[in-house]
Amino acid sequence: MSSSSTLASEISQAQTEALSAIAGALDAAGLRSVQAELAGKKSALTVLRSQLGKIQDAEERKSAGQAIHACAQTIEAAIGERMALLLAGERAQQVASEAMDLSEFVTAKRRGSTHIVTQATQRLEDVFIGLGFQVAEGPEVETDFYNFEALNMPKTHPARSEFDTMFIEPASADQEPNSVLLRTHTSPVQIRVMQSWKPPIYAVMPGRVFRRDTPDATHMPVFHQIEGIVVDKGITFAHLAGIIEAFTKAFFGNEFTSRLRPSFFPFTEPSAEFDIRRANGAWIELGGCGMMHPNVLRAGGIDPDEYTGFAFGFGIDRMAKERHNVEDIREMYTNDLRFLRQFS
Ligand code: FA5
Repeated sequence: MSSSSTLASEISQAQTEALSAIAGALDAAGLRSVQAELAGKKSALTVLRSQLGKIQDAEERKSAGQAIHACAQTIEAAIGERMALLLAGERAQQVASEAMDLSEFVTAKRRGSTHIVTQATQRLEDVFIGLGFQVAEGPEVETDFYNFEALNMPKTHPARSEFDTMFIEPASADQEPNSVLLRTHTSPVQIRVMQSWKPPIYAVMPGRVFRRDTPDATHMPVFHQIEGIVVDKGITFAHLAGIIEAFTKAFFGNEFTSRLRPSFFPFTEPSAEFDIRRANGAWIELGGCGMMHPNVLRAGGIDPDEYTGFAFGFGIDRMAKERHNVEDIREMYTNDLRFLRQFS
């Protein structure tokens, strides 16, 4: 081994070289390879350390060992400092590159918009408000009484089976099974409105309804209806036909006409099915309607000898489908933005 002064200068040179390699590392990965090299078998410091044993004088060996140790500590500290600096810079760069530029959405005018069915509901409300109606709402979870019984469908009535009903599990053992359900139509709101308002009543009631229907081009298990009732003195079927024709023109446009086909609903007598005719001549069924059955008026607390009324219930999803020429009702619920943006 060289003399102690040569050793001191070799240690100092090893340190200078190490510090300059550390300062020259441009990123954390680069610094890690410098660190591995400095700890490796061929590094100047390792070579110097391996030669310590050759120093005869104990004192000299000890002080050389201390000098190498001090040098190693300086290098280690420098690596720590540089690593912290490089990692902080890399993190800042990553944050900057991953940050969402929200201004992009403002300048591109890509704002959210209401769903096509919500738009149809709002338009329907507007049309009916224009015809002098008020808007009301009812609960989606209903009792058997409002969904069936009060609508002239007692427990054994065969028409109940037409509504593929989803029932809510009884909350307690003393609650009758199948007495609470997801409403199968918006007609229960007729009863609720009659019970809380006094005639004359001109009301529409939009909302979500539920049936165990298999989805296809014109059916969904969860869909929307708008119910309408008029209860006043001297109301006849001619008023119902007039309102439906006025509504068809206002909602779909003047090129559409409507027709009423005889039908059956337990809660209306006579009953009709409401169809509209498109410009191409095709007829599409949109809902049911009729003169309110005296039992229904009574369930709503109204005297059928004094008042008469009509009711209707239209499928909103089908109306949106027809108005916008949508092929398949399911398309409205796949949440495909390319489809939905056409109506924003
Ligand atoms: C009823 O629900 C009656 N409550 C309507 C009514 C109200 C009649 C007041 C008389 C007086 P219906 O089951 O036919 O009737 O449904 C009415 C409309 O809802 C249908 O014409 C259709 O447009 C729509 N509809 C029915 N089932 C579905 C479904 N699964 N998916 C989408 N729309 C549906």
